[in-house]
Amino acid sequence: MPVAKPESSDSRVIAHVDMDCFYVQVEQRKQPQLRGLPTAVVQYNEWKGGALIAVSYEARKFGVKRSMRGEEAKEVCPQVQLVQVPVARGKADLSGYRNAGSEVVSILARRGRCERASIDEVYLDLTDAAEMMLADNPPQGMETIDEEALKSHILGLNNEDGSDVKENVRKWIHRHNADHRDKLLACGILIVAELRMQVLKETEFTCSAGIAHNKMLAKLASGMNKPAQQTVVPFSSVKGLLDTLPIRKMKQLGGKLGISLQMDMGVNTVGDLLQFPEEKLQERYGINTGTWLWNIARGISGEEVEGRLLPKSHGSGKTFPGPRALKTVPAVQHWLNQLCEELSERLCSDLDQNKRIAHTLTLHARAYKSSDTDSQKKFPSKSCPLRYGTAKIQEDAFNLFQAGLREYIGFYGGKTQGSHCSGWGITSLSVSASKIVPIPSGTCSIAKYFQGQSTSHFSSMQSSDNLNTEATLSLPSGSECYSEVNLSEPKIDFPKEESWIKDTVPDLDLQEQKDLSSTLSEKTQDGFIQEDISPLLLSGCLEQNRSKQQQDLTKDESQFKSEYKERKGKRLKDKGTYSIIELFKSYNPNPSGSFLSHEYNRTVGGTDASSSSYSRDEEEGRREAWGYNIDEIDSSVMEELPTEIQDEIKSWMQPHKRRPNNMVKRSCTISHYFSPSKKS
Ligand code: DCP
Repeated sequence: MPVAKPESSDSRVIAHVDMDCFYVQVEQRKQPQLRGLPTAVVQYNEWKGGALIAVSYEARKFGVKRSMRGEEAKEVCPQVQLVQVPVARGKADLSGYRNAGSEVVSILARRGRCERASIDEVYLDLTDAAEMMLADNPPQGMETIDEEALKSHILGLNNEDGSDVKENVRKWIHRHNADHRDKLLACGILIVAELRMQVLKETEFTCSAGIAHNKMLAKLASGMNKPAQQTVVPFSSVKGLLDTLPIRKMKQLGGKLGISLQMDMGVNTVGDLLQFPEEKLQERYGINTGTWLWNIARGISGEEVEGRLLPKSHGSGKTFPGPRALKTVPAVQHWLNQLCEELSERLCSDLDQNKRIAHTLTLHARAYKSSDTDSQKKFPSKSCPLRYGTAKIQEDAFNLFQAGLREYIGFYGGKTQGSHCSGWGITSLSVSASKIVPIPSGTCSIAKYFQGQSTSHFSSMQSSDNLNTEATLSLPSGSECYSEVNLSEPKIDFPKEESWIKDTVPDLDLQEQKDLSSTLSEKTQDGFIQEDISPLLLSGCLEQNRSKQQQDLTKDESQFKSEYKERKGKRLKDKGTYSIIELFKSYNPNPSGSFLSHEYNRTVGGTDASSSSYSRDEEEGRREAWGYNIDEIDSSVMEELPTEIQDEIKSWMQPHKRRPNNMVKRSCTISHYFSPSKKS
């Protein structure tokens, strides 16, 4: 299959910026007396001094490595300063590092499209800025070139003749006869040097960068000269770079694919791939991977820098190695509650700061069976629609765990309840929230409107959520990531009811993997395959929850009402999402609990949980449940809503124009719209 070389990619200016020994720098900023000293950050786990997760360049000179434990590090470098990762809820608290990463991103994003790739890595598309510089103030004509830019490493630039390296760089930047691509890269050199200096000035952090014509080459280059340096890959140097580059150094070839290339095809360097026609690679590895391999051998990558400053998911996890494995359901529940509490906090702050909501909650675990005949069997990851509120997330995550456990041990294979050891152990647990999208404009105003009228809307929202969960017998899941802020084009999908349960594979990005790995002590890429939740497996959990929820109803509603009154009394500035955020944040029913409105009870008590038609009386009932005066709905707000919902509201306003047979698609009801548990 012939592949067209992406025409424009050669003249893009892409930078990959990577912070140097990031966690160490964050700790050194907090404790300036550590600056310049060999320092390492250790994981929260005191065994043998804790595992090192970040090592300063001073400590690296003494042979201190990330794979070591604190005690080993002390052996090779007695003066090494070990700083423990901050701890909250009995586990590593990475919020300080995340926030520090955000500080850097906000600076780097000033000159072009910026993609936050992990907690400490960013891609920048500086093509427009470079073109502009070339047009207005080309480097070739500049009298002086910034010192930092002169320290750049330009691949292919011959520095071996003893000539002044900086002078060579200056000449390269000043070349008048350079081709357009090199002139653009020269602009990139200046822009990135300036951005890096700005980061240092504003945050006190150093970073390194790679500057090239695509993401793949920029990423390769950024790690070549660390710390606090930048490396440039001119087009003419690409072949030389790849010819000798061990394939395992390529981001995607560190795993099984890389091993297969080495073992089965005798490919040791990226350049070795050049000998294979594209068809041969496709035959062996499939069309897409084959083409991708053919392209990378030639340094071709059309991958765009996505405008993405925020995480695509949020995650919270913890490992329980060796004797710390969790062996009882209550022990698992205890830790799940901690993880969910952290996740919920981050979801609320994302909602608060970025006006985004997550749609999917996922539970991952690693487990073993003491009498294991099938050691390959993995604990199945489970996911379900995400409901906001710490208690709901805790409840849903626990249900997901139980579903996973039953599947893992076999339906009749063991005891999943109770506090006694049942022949299994959990060695890692994590919860994540994904499918995060901006709240559509208009939601805020409607939410405000509903909130201002009555509390019952909230119970309707919740009940609708439950309704969907019940109707499809799915349960919740969750994690952390970086996603595009695009408030103008919200993506709101309205799933068909029958497709509510989704077989999803979580899109854990590097950031999330790093985050999870630091709490799980190792970077893991596998074990995240999710599977459907079998209704049979879940039905027990659901029954259990229903009766508990019913018991807690009165308590929940009065608790909520008093909280609501209190907030109203304080005259919160409930403008836009602010009000809905406050509501999510402060409403925290007891751990078992969800609100149960009459709508919920009707559904649960009814015979057909998936029924989507309402009688006229029922519809009147729903109007009451929402507790608002239809005449007061602002028509401008109406226009912001999806057409299905507009239709629904219009049918209430004009009863004679109701849908035939009063049919209302449940997945398109207003309550569903506000529920964060829609499948996207
Ligand atoms: N991290 C972690 N667990 C890992 C790997 C990394 O917790 N297994 C954390 C600590 C690191 C941060 O992520 O400081 C960034 O990881 P990098 O791989 O980018 O490494 P550093 O920034 O520490 O060093 P370098 O300068 O080599 O990039």
